[in-house]
This record gives sequence, structure tokens and C-alpha cells, in this order.
Amino acid sequence: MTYENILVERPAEGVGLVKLNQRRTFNSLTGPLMDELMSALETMDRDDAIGCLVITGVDRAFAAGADIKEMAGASPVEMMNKAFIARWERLRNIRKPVIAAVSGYALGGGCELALACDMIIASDTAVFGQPEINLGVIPGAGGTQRLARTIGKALTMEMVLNDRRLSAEEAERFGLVNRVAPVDEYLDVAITLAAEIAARAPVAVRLAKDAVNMALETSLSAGLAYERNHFYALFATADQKEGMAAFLDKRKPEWQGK
Ligand code: DAK
Repeated sequence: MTYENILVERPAEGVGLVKLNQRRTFNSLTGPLMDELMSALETMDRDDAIGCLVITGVDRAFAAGADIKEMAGASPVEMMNKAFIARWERLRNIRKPVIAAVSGYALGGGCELALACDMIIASDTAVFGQPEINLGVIPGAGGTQRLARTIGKALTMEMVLNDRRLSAEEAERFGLVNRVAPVDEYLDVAITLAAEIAARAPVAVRLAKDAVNMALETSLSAGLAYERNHFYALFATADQKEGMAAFLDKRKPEWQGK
């Protein structure tokens, strides 16, 4: 499939990379761009040769948010009805881990897109913000919820109510990002991390992602039961037998993804 707004690459074994590529508008998340992004992620999610996905932008912008021109004249019903919401929901259904490699602006929906990924590697130029208040609205793709769960209520209030932006260094300190790297290295750091994860037992990786995400959705006892069921289920996989046998034989395991 050919794309107009994104580039799709395989930069390392097991890694699928999507680059948002609308440099002129700082990767504003237009409908066509979001459709292409989701379709590329879903294609790679179905591809057995890929174990981990990376989303990145251009050096000066991961993404500057939803496209304001597209939204400016919309009615509430248009905003509710359109494929607009469905596009964002599709990201939640990706089963393989998704890493955001963020450089430059991650604003509004751009920040929310990064937050919806499983991990974030930031360049030292990254800026995270939810400036929707300047447009007379609030975040609509998870900003209030995911930020509050990640960096706590106090700072989230400041970001959402008063457009407080976080530098990469602050984002790392407050636990929003996994790691910060120089701008000419952050993408390689993300790809290396993705390749390491892609080389691990695939079914266990998927269930691990699912279990960690459940921690943000449910009570502790329900979450512990959920985790335990995933743990039991993995004893039905060939990879569990192989992983434990390899440990006992003092050799490297060979995963089958079964
Ligand atoms: N939308 C449309 N165009 C944008 C844009 C955006 N978000 N961001 C930048 N651009 C365009 C500018 O209009 C300009 O276009 P031209 O005038 O050249 O045609 C070009 O990119 C360059 O921008 P600037 O001239 O402004 O460049 P600067 O270096 O001065 O500033 C900037 C760069 C990124 C700091 C600035 O452009 C900026 O503040 N952009 C807007 C950031 C923002 O407010 N983002 C939040 C948007 S609201 C939902 C899902 C998602 C959302 C909501 C609900 N559901 C599923 C329900 C998300 C909402 C949002 O993200």
C-alpha cells in the first residue's frame, strides 16, 4: 500500500516503524494521516515477522495535535459521529507493543498519541503539552485521564488548565517518558529497544502489555486476578516450555510464538 502522509520502514529485524511525515504543518493529525497511521499499525500488528512497533515524527515535531482547520467549523454531532473517534480507538486494539519516539512538539493530540503508546523515548528537544485551553476546548483523546494517571493530578491540572509544557528532562523526571536521548540518537534508541522486545517470546510480550495496561483500568484485586490468568495461560504455550527448558539447559531459548 502506498501512503501520502506517512513513511513505513523496517529498520531492524522484528521492528515496524511508522514516520509521520507532514513536516510543513508539524504533523497536524489530519483525518487522512490518522487513517494511514492506523492502517499501517494494523497491517504490522498482523505481520508475524514484526514484534514491536515504533511511531515517530520529524525532528522538530512528533505531532502538533489534531488538525485545527479540520475541526474549526465542526458541530458536536460531527465530532461525535465521524470516523474521528474510531481512528483513535483503533490504536488501543493494537496487540503488539508500540513505542513513541518523540522529538520536538508533542502537543494536544500529539501528546495524547504518545501517551496512548506503551513507552516513550524522547529526544532532548521534545516538548509535551496540552494547549487545547488556548482554543477554548479541552483534551479529547485521553490527555486528562492518561496524564493524571501518569504524572499525577497537580501537574496535569497545570498542563490542561494553563498550558504548562514539559521539557524532555521534566517528562523523564515525572515518569512520562522512559528515556531521553540526544536528537540525533533518540530514534536509534527507540529502534534498539523495539528490536530487543521483538526478540522476546511473542505471546508473553502481548499478554504482558495487556496485563500492564489493565493496571490503569481496574481495581488491584481484579488486576491481580487478570494477571494470574494470563500467567496460567502462558503454560499452554510452547514458548513457556522452551524458555524454562533453555534456562535449565543453560542455552539461549528459541521462541516460536506459539
Ligand atoms: N492544526 C493545523 N495546522 C497546524 C497545527 C494544527 N494542530 N499546528 C501547526 N499547524 C500549521 C500552522 O497553521 C502553519 O500552517 P501555515 O500557516 O503555514 O499554512 C504551519 O503548521 C506552521 O505553524 P506555525 O506557523 O504556527 O509555526 P510555529 O513554529 O510558529 O509554531 C507550533 C509551531 C506547533 C507551536 C504551533 O503551530 C502551534 O501551537 N500549533 C497548534 C498546537 C495546538 O494547539 N494543538 C492542539 C490542537 S487540538 C479527539 C482526538 C484528538 C483531539 C481531540 C479529540 N477525539 C478522539 C475525540 C485533539 C485535539 C487537538 O490536538
